[in-house]
Formats: sequence, C-alpha cells, structure tokens
Amino acid sequence: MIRSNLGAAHLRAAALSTAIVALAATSALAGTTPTVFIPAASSVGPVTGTPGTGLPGQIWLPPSTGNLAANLTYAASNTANATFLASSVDYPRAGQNSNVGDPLSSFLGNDAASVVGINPATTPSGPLLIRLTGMLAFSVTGTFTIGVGSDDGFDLRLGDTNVSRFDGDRPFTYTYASINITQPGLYPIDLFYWANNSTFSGLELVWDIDDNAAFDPITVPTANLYIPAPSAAGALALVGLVATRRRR
Ligand SMILES: [Ca+2]
Ligand SMILES: [Ca+2]
Ligand SMILES: [Ca+2]
Repeated sequence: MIRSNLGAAHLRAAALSTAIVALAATSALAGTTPTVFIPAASSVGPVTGTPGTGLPGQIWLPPSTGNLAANLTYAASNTANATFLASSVDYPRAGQNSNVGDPLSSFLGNDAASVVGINPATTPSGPLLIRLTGMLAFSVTGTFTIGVGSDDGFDLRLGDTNVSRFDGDRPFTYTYASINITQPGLYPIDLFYWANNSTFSGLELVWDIDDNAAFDPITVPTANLYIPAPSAAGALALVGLVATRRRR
C-alpha cells in the first residue's frame, strides 16, 4: 500500500516535471521570462485597512562592492552602519540616478530624515549596500509585472521565492519579472541593492498591477509598503525567555 502510494507520487512528480519542461520550452520559444509563482502560503496575513508607510531599510558602507554573493556576505558579517525608512523605493526622487559623489541625503531625498547611525549629508551615494525588508501588499490576484531599476546590482525576493536579480554593475536599467499571485495579502519582501563607487547610483521598485493591457509600470505606492508587526516568533521568544526565567 505504502509502496503503491509512493509509486503514484513518483508518477505525479514525473508528470509535473514533464509539464514544467514543456512550460519552460514554450517560454523559451516565445522569448519571454517564465512567470514566477508566489505561493499563497508565503503570505503573512490579509491586507489591512490601514495604508502602509514604507519598508524598513539598512545601509552598509563597505570599502568597495563586489558581486551579489560577496555583497551578501559583507552584509551578513557586518553590522549595518545605519537604518532608515523607505517611504518610496525611488532613489533619487527626481530622475533615474544621481552622482555617486553626491551625498546620500540627495540620493534618499525626504527619506534621508529617517536615517539613524550616520550623517547622510556627509556620506557619498556609493559604495553602499541597502537592504529593504518588510511586507508588500497585493490587494488583487493575477499575473503582474514587477520591476527593479538599478545602478548597480540587486536581488529581489518575495517570501522564500527568488523573483529577479542583476548580479553585476550596470548603468541604470530596469529588470522586469512576471509574477503570479493567487491570494491577496501581505507578502514578505526582501530587496537587496548595491551601488559601486563609479559614476552614478539609482534604485526604483515598480509594478504594473492595473487592469489596462498597456505596459505602464509605476513606482510601487507607499500605501502598499508595510513595516512588519512584532512577529509571532518574537512573541514566542519572549514567552520562552519568561519560561526560562521562571525555571531559574
Ligand atoms: Ca528616481
Ligand atoms: Ca554605479
Ligand atoms: Ca498596465
């Protein structure tokens, strides 16, 4: 009985992988990027009635930047130099990029007022690493375009799903991905970005989530960017701490 169930599972897996190969082949023929499916299970809750205010951000000031892996390693092994709130992922506010030698305050625009840990008026706009983590609200379902414009590289995740990345340095360019959302809700977002010390820096998070067929992405609105509520894991850790204290 168990063996036959396993056999059936293998057959289903084989059929699924055949379907995936067929899907990939179709996409390759069409010259399009395969749609990235975001599991409903990665949603951390329903969209609330209260508009979002932004994404919590961290800033590192490494001596230089490398590729994605090197930059992630630097961020993982060094305390962030500063924190801030990204009320809108559109840096600089005007135009697609700013001079790397311009102060971070001109790169961050009005979000510079939220920086804690460094003086953005005396910090250049590169080399630096920025990580934005929080929640992105999808109030509709379907297949949408989400894009990151960057000078230089980036890595974008929703939940545990890798959506898109550009692992290198480049002039400001958009990388678009097609994503599918089957359940409205708040989804964890993790946008990692770096700016090298060369020429210009810029970052934008855009999407095309409207009903019209035209490709007309806009900056993701502030109302869709949420600071995570104190987590259940944090509350459980607190309970554990209390329990530990009681045992003493
Ligand atoms: Ca801009
Ligand atoms: Ca650059
Ligand atoms: Ca559209």
